[in-house]
Amino acid sequence: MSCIFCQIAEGIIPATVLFKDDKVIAFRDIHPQAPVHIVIIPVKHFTNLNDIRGDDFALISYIFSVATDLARSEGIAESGYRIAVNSGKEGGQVVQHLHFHLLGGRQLSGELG
Ligand code: DGP
Repeated sequence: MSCIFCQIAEGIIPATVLFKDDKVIAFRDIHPQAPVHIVIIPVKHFTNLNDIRGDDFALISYIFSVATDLARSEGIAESGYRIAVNSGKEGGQVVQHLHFHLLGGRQLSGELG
């Protein structure tokens, strides 16, 4: 298994895990870009958004519910936060396992690109 996020999901690579069930795992980003920077992934390996079809969109919806719960528990729900997905090379994706960034705890730039 070479995917680092699969290895985090399996517990092979350690991470600061904030949430885990059979579908989703959330952990703190190793190179945080903000005071709160959490990576939320499906346990099942999808390379990026191009792999999401049909019934898998229910999982994406669930990931958003996990993310908004984490925003509340991290204390950034009211001040504001960003949920971002880098999908594919020109989208800036580095780790080839679909993931969502939850960022907050400071004023984020208006720049998205
Ligand atoms: P992206 O550019 O969207 O593929 O972002 C990948 C993010 O994953 C990046 O912010 C750093 C984070 N990351 C990469 N490797 C590890 C790791 O081994 N552990 C943790 N906790 N985060 C990682």
